[in-house]
Amino acid sequence: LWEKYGASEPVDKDGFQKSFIRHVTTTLARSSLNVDNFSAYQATAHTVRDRLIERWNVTQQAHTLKDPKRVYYFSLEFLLGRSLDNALLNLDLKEQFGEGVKELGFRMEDVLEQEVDAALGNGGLGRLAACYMDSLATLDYPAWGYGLRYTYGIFQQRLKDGYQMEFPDYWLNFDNPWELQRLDIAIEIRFGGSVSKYTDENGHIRSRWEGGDAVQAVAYDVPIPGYGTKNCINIRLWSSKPKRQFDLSRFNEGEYEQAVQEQMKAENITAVLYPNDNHMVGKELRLKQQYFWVAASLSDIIRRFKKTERDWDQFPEKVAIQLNDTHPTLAIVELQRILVDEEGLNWDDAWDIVTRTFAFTNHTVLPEAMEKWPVPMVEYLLPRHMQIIFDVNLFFLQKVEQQYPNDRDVLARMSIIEEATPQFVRMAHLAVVGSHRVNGVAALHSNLIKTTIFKDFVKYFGADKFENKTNGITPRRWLHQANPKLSELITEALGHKKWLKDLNLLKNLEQHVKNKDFRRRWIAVKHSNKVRLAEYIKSKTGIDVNPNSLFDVQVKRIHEYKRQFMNILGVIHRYHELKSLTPEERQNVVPRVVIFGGKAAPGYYIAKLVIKLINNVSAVVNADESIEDLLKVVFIPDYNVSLAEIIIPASDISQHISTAGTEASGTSNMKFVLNGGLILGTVDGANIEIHEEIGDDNIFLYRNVPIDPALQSVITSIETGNFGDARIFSPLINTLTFGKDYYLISDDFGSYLDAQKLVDEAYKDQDDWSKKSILCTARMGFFSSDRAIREYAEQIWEVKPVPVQPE
Ligand code: 26Q
Repeated sequence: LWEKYGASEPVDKDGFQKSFIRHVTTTLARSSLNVDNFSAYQATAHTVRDRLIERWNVTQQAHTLKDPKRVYYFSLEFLLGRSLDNALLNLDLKEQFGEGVKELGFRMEDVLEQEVDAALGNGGLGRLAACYMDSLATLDYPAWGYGLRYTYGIFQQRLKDGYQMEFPDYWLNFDNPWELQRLDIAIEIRFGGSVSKYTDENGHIRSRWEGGDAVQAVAYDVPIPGYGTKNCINIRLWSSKPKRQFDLSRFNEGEYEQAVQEQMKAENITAVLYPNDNHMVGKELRLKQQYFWVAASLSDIIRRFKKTERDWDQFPEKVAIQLNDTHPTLAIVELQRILVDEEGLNWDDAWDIVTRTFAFTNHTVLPEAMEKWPVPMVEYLLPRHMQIIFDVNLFFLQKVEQQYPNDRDVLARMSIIEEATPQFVRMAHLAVVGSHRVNGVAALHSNLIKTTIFKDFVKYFGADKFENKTNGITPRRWLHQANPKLSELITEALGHKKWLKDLNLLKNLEQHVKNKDFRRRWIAVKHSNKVRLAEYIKSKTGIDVNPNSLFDVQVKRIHEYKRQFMNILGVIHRYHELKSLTPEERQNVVPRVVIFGGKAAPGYYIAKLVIKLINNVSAVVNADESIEDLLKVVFIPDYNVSLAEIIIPASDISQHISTAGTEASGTSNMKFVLNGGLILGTVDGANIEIHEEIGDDNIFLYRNVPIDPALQSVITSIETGNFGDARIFSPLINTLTFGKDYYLISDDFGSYLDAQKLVDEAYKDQDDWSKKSILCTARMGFFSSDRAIREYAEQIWEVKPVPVQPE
């Protein structure tokens, strides 16, 4: 019967329509007269979901049979964005299903627009995890992601009077076709309680963690299809629920209501994503999230491992766990606890298994982003884990002391415990000590961590433990999906689609640079993407922008180190200059549209003030008829993955102007260049490697030079009240003048303006610009996340592809 009825449905146009109608009728319970765009989206999504589930089943079955070493990517953030278009493209169903949708009376663009973003991440780190899942699936790796299923994703941003307002992102309001609920997979997670000692049958003293409160972790699986393969991997997201059974004594004591209230708190754990990017908040609930997540994930992994009845010492040969930043560091402690307390291994054997299992990626050197937790808080929530951390530290420092006798300073510097009042646990130190590999995310960053925050550890463990894995992005979403016209032009020029799986093949575009017609078509694609963005800007902000202008874009989280402030100061300077030009001089000006987008953490006062300044400048400049189309300033609200897919392909120049040494990598820089946009940037993060790949002529990098007088007149202008009430901006201005100017805006302003002049000059020669643009795209092969994932797989995880056999 399974053979007779279990075959998958056909994926042609007719098969699609049949399934669409069945889903409208049964899944949505609607009639043919009652199908709006949203219902059409749901029916289409469910049709695709069915196909995904088939692949998911086949893949997981193949992996179970083969039992290869698997890799588990632990990330508190997966910033997936929308799934429908991506799944249609990766499954190569877009054409057939597109026709099917059209015949049913809908436009595919409208249908795709209905989907809400899965925004379970803040920015770079979360989107990197999503790109890596796409590459893991595409390259046939037996991989799973583990994360949390937040009820509320990153907040929605709206503007009121130029200020950021936050609104909850209740993304599960309607059904989510991209997840499979697994009510059968529910794991109890304990908090609090106490530790008791006992003597086991061999006379060894052991510890037992008892009491406390327990909640349940319920699994939700999100299938991730690879491109051009049957492989479909899984992201397992945990949701917190009350235990099914609760404290009966409470009932007996007549405290029913209170008992129910207690249980309801369980749901708080996975209620909300913390909206801080590159900033540590020491909230107890955040620590609970971290433990809840790693404990559930490890229990799941161990259950899978135990089915094969292997010895524990083979665990690292079957399991590789990658820690996406320090957020999952407690997994190291939890595995040690399970091995020692529950499985009865001795400490050293257990620790050897632990360190061979984990590897750790660092994403920042900013001091305010370094995770550290107060010892009393850890002790109260996780008493046994705190003991284990102290023991790990003790044994570690004993070995350090053997290597450096009588050096108390080195012990204090390297200790996992910061000796303050109260004491703190330094998660980065714990992650380094508990992993066999540590990596940074771009060449400069990886060198920087070796010479700064982990300097002592490099000396102690040896340099081989520390590696670089330059970040990458998936060309499927960030070119093929976001920029279909450019993708088509590239495919036509190269004569194949293989570049989507082997991005180095883009090199062959270089030979088309000399083809005038190709250059013309290349520019025409960029232009049509700019028209698309101009329409979006008009519809959301009411601002008219001319697509013939130079589109200058800075979209990313708002943070002082990223220096959106410097950008807007530069815009004010440009505005002043424009106003002083004679009519003849104006003829020579390149019209510019300066586009900003990005969210500020809700508690980040200065970042929010930057948004307000941008909006005030925008209001003044756009209303000034005397400068016509020569300058427009736009802040696009609610920047997210779906918006990035519209903005990035429309950019002529984008800004990546972090203070040197602060942006670990940046990944949007790669997306812009891949789409034929040039970049204006500092010598920082992955900008350096992008420069190496694409060459001097195709990037505008600038270096620090001493303070510039132009900056003073811009500041004076704000202080005079030219951009609204000057008083509200004084805290922002103070960061430059009274403070330490920590992010060096004053030092860099002059050279920044010089670089902007070069951009204007270069843009005047449109034909030459088109050559630069083509070369940018052609030389971006290295920055595919496929390359990055292969490096991780071969050099850190030692996992091999497991191709799923075609049916
Ligand atoms: C930590 C503790 C408590 C609450 C929040 C956090 C937290 C949350 C998110 C700390 C950091 C983040 C996010 C960091 C991040 O996105 N880093 C970026 O990672 C990218 C991918 O490697 C890099 O390209 C960027 O340069 C880096 O800023």
